[in-house]
Amino acid sequence: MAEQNLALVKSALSRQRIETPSWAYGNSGTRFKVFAQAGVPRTVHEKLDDAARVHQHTGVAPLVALHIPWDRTEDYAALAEYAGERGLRLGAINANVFQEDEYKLGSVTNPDPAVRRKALDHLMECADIMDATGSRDLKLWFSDGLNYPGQDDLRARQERLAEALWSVYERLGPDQRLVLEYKLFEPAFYATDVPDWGTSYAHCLKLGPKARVCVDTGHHAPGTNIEFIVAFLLGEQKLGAFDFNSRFYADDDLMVGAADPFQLFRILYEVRAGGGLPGTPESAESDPGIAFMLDQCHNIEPKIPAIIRSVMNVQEATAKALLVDREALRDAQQSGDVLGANAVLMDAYNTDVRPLLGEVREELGADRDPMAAYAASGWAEAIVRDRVGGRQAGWGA
Ligand code: AOS
Ligand code: ZN
Ligand code: ZN
Repeated sequence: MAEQNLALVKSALSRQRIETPSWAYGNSGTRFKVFAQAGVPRTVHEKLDDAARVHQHTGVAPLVALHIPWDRTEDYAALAEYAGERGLRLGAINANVFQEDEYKLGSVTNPDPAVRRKALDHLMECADIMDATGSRDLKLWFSDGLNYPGQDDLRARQERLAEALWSVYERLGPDQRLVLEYKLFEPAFYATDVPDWGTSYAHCLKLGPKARVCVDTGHHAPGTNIEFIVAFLLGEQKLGAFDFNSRFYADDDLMVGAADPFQLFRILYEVRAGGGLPGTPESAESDPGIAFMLDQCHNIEPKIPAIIRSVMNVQEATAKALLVDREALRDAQQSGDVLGANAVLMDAYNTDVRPLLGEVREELGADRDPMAAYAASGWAEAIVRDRVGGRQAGWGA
């Protein structure tokens, strides 16, 4: 590859920022069993300590998403300062309107106005927290939906949703955004109120430029062409964030890039082609405003190395996407050379980008091999020794 292109690829890779979720550092499990791990964080501060290790070794993960109330703390400005002292910044604030008894029949779409009020109050509280933490994004995922036909009125629920979203939207500051996540099913099994990107897009379009769609890669029907959704949303300036993870079946929340690295490459190629990667010729803006977040749970594998591995997987797919020879691809496409065009993509995908990423990391002052560096750091042993009584993510801390 020409010297100049290589420099460009490296600069884009060093500018990418991957956001890790606070809840991935804590214990988690399925509804059958939570296998507690020794040394997991007991407080949000300890989650940040762990996140700082991920950033130290990879050089590209300075942002940490919080979840309210799981990360509730007395003083959010002080928490942001604590993060800053460790080279981190607080990222998206994830609202939680799914874990209380009142939400059995929904939160912002609940037929009972008192429940809707309670849910909205929580969303407003999250906006207040964003003011204190300096977070840009409020991430909204609603578990709202129906288990049985006839259980509630589908259209009325959309109207209630729109009303709540509008109140939140109006509350946001000029540099704040809301990102609306969709999910096909679960916990509702008949109808979910935000089941797909079209529903999220329609609401965001009505709200305005500060509302964008969040694509969780595990939230689609099997076989869905996620890169098409990404390409479309980017083209409409409505792609706001990713929740990256892998799935074999449903919302498995496994490590991103573990189940289908080729799909991850295809998604990141569309991000690049649509101008979503800062520092590339395709990207007109210095910050195209796409948050590359992870949304994963590490139920049986050690958490910090799993998060490091996930960050590396996103980087590898991004590097391959950046290696696609756009000119050769355009020529092949223009001349109707089906196999040639496909070969351009596959050449990039089949490149071993690990040495290149090693160089990028070294230039960033991080480690050529983050997994080995973490294993040698002694942190895993220290937290097992020092932290006693870590709890399940989502219940306290
Ligand atoms: C739920 O399935 C969604 O993926 C959420 O994004 C997330 O896992 C949870 O709400 C944490 O914020
Ligand atoms: Zn998610
Ligand atoms: Zn999910």
